[in-house]
Amino acid sequence: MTRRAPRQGIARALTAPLAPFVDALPLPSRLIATEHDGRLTVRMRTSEHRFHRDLPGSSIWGFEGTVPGPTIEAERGQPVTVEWRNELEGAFPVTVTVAQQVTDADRVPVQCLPGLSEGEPDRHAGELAGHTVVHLHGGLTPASYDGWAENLFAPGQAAVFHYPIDQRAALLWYHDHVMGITKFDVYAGLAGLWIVRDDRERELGLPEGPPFEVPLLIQDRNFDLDEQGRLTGRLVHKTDPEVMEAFPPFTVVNGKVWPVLNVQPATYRFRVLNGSNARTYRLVLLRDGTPELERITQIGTDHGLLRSPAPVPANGLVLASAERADLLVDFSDLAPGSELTVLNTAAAPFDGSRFPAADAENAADLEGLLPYPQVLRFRVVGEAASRRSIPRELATDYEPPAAEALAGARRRAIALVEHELDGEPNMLTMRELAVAAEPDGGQLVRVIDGGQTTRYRVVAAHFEDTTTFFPMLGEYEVWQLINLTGDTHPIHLHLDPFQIVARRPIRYEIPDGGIGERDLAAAVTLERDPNDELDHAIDANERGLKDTIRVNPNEIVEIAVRFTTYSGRYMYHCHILEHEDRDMMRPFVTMPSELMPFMA
Ligand SMILES: [Cu+2]
Repeated sequence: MTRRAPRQGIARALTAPLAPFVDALPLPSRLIATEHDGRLTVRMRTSEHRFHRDLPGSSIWGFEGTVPGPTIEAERGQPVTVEWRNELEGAFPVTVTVAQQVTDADRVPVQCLPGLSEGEPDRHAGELAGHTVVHLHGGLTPASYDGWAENLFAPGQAAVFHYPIDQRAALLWYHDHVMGITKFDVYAGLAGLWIVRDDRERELGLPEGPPFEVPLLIQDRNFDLDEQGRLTGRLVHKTDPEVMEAFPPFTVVNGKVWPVLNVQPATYRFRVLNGSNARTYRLVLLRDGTPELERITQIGTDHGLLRSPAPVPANGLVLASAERADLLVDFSDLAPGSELTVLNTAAAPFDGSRFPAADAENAADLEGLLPYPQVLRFRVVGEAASRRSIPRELATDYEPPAAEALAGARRRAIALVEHELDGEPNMLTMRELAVAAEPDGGQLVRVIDGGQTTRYRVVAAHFEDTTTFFPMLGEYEVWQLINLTGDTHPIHLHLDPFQIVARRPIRYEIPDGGIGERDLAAAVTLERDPNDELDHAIDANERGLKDTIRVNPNEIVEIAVRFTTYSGRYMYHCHILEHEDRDMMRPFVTMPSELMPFMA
């Protein structure tokens, strides 16, 4: 959803109704698979959770009744079986609403404010009965256990999923994935972390477990107000008539609003996940108002270690929904009492726009649905100083795909488009494209790259359309993601990881009526739009094994993916949950090559 044009005279900042940095950062409980012979039972339960010292308890749905759920830790090569037991009871614990207006009487965008902003509680959401299905995001998982979004489990039912864990060490996460309502079930609390460990990481001597390895699950949440205007703790998923994604005002880390973590003067390893529905964060670490990003070294991304350590980008660490970062942060030179604060400088909806780290303390932006940039504070305590040197070589088990390997690769093209509808929220859709036979009537997408023009027609536009992607196991493919919208979309592929091979600026024209229910007409030229201010660079920290990649406006991203192990029906989708639930999701079927001759 493209950002609205700036309004005149809008207030710039709000006074926070909750005190920041008063609650200790909670550490999720650990469920270590080897201590249970690889057999785990995890229950989904209705429970009460306190998001802040000064908030009443909130009703939530959580794995083991907690927010986040327990962190499952597994060893590479040692399979884990989880019995996911749906024991949810009672009504859906979140009030879902669309506010009447975009701004309130003081012209403050309602998404920056708690309460329903005169929106009616959504009756259908109120009637949700607790159907779930669990997906292990980043898992190299057989299709039957991947958590297909339509294979639901009702309260009282259970699923036994087998996870081979034949994959490199990485921070994964498990969360609900129900068709159409993932945005509500995850918001209600159904998410937890899953860490895979392996020998390579241990050779490097990286911190493992407390106190020096700390998971950080970052989310945003909003709460209801009572008749006196006091926060009730009741979770609210609020959108407005112009923005279909929820961008709640309160940043929650491991289940607490703006927590504080006491750290020793030492090197810490933070395993960071953006588990928000829609919000992208650009994280900046400050001391006394000055950025100290040089304290942070990124060693891993979605699917584990990078080949070599990467500095944080100059403006801060950008994480879109579902992206992960494995960070080493050096506090070893700091005196007790020192405080460092993590702020978010990314306005919402995120479109890749820059914001200088040096200005982070002024990042509050009501128009950008960012009333409170606060994320987390570190407070240095104790004397023991231990600094870890950071190995120069990290992963040795992968390389960028060679040009020869990609030269003959199957190429696929997907256009990301926003389909405007009268009287209801827009649909974000992914249009799968196929090269059009020469004289072809109907709407075409023309992609002009230098002197070469490729004509495509849309062969699939909605989730239920015919499957058109049948990747062969063991073969590289290049997928081209063409963003024809005004926002950044984090595109996620289930199953194997991929690598980004290109991020290229485009300019495009869509004729009036060019975006139809199924059809698409567009002229896309691989050159920079004169009004485009993004640099379309690939950051060093994106050159690892990824499963979620940001595709910015005016941009084509090319990824190289090779499915290796499991055949079956999987999905790829935007990881903005409000997009995924409103048609920005498509299936693909991985196939052994031997079966291809028998495909009709
Ligand atoms: Cu999206």
